[in-house]
Amino acid sequence: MELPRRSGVDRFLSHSPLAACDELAGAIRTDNYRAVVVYPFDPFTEIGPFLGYSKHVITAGPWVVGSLLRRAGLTVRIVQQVWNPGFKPSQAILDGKPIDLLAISCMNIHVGKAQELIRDASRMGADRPLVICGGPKYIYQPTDAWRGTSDCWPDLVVTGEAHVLISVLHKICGGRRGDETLAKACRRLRDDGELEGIPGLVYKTPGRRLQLVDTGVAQLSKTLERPFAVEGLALYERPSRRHGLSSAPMPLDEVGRRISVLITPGVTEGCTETCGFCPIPGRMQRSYRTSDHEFIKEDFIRVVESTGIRDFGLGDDSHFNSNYCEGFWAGMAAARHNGKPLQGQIFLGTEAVLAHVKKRMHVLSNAALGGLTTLWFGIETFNTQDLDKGQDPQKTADVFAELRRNGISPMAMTILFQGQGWRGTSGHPFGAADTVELLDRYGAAYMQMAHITASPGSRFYEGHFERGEVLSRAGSYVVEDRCFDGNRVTIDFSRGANPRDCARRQMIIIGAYWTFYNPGRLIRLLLKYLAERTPLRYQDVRLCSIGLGQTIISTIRYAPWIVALWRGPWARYSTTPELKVPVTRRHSIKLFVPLEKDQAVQGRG
Ligand code: B12
Ligand code: SF4
Repeated sequence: MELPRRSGVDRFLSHSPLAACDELAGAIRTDNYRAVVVYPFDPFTEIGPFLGYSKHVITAGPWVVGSLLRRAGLTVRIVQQVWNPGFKPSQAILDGKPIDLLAISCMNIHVGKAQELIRDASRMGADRPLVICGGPKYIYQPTDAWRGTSDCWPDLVVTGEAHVLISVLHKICGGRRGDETLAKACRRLRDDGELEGIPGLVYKTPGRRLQLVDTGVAQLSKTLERPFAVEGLALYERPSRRHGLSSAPMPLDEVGRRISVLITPGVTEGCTETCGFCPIPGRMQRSYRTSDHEFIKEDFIRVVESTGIRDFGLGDDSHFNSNYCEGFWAGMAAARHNGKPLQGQIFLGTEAVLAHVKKRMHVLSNAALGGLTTLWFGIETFNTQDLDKGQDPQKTADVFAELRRNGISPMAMTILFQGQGWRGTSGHPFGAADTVELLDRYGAAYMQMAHITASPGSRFYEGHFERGEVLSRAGSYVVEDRCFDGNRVTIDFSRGANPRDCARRQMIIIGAYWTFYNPGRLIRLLLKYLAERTPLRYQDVRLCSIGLGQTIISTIRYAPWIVALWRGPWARYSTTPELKVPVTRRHSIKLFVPLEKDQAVQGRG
């Protein structure tokens, strides 16, 4: 089910998160506090289209949280577990002292590692730092933070944006007694009910019984206000196998040498479509927010100048959704760095809905001049009975051609839906192979194929479990969070009648990758590049080589999984897997609670 949401202007904060940080830094001696922000990483998830990617990107959530804490005056270090697999919070020393705050930013696929980090922090006993979890896992499934033994439970979960953490710190620092630590002050205030007025929190009530309090839906920052990215990039721990931290974070130029792409929050956030398998519109409270484009321009230029990073992945959901993008790209096209347009100096990639771009093709020339080089589309399927958001073959061909004319690489993300096979049938005219071949013909530079999955926070989520479609076990694999990435087939549409079909569907997905990323296509693209040496053609060759490498490794890694799907034994969930515990809702606000669950129709855009 979609998340409950606020409505109208009540969705938005009336205060500025950055001003709140400055106020906190000015009012209280927060520099006495040391915080580590960790982005956990589970190597089991290294399969499919993002294999090998995590080491080369800096993800947005941790640096947004870290830079806000830094603005609020704390001493902060950010740890990407993919770089620092040995990191142990219990061994973390900053400015000569153990840390006061462990903030964890996590996706559902990495949550097992988040629990291990908390368990390690708990080894510090009474000196355990304050532990706060946030990010996509906890926004949608906060109760799961209380799975397992109490040594891996956090003190608080934040279900809203990073500014909620600043409100919490205001409360704790303001209410702290004597030389109480942050953790002790927070636990006392929490148990006294003093945090109930801060929406966007979930925590345990005092006592032995496992019962939680949910303080309600947090407001959103209307202007997507945040610190400059360089403020966050200055806080990263150097990659190593050590358990502890180095005496200083990595210098910015070293950060720049180590990563290929910086992920930043979207220039816009939210989507006006309502695909039933997608949790994004609900999470964004059906809003569509935009940033100040002058800020964005300056933000990117600062990153280029201080780190040398030129590639940016923007966390937009559907960027060409509104007229805002016309003004944004006009501004970016007019911007100059070293006296020249941004094109060729920065390389921006973001996401858009095909039908929205079709309506605004005239924007593409400005976008290219302003640095846009890559546009990702949820094409999902050409079978419009499964999903129709205006992504038919003709529109795809038109938009991809126009993108290529402007030097922008079209990136296609697809989904294998129920009933869809390798080749088209009367019910599903476009099979996986047909889809991929069309995408190649229309000029896609990249192709990804996921399997429809039970995505927490989406309308279709409960239905998959309640119909008994979701595998809970296949062979020796326990099918849990880390398997729900869409890369592994975890939905058995036969509901137990023919679970081996999952193995067949997994092989269709692998076959789709081989159809797109294969030596023949690579040679073809290489020859085209040699005939016409443009950055776009170079990008085609680069993406095909990376894709081929990923496909080879993934095929090997999928093998035992496919065997397990084929041989079984299989078990299926009978209900959703979230931890079911009593939750007292302290909502002083009137919420809109979506009633619709899975509908027979597979979503409409
Ligand atoms: C950009 C993006 C990517 C990029 C970069 C990935 C990355 N790890 O950053 C790429 C293309 C590589 C990617 C890949 C994948 N992605 Co992705 N991606 C996104 C996207 C569009 C934006 C994420 C982003 O950067 N947003 C901006 C940042 C600032 O937002 P944020 O991280 O949520 O953080 C905010 C709050 O959550 C909060 N917060 C975050 N952490 C913390 C911590 C604390 C302590 C506090 C207080 C607050 C807090 O504050 C932040 C600022 O307000 C989101 C969709 C969305 N709109 O959120 C999906 C999303 C994160 N991806 C998702 C998925 C499933 C994947 C893949 C598994 C897909 C696949 N088939 O493989 C892979 C995983 C790759 C990997 N190994 O990490 C899911 C995650 C679902 C979940 N419940 O965890 C999302 C939510 C999309 C969806 N289906 O809803 N993705
Ligand atoms: S177009 Fe559909 S899948 Fe893409 S962000 Fe919007 S609702 Fe989600």
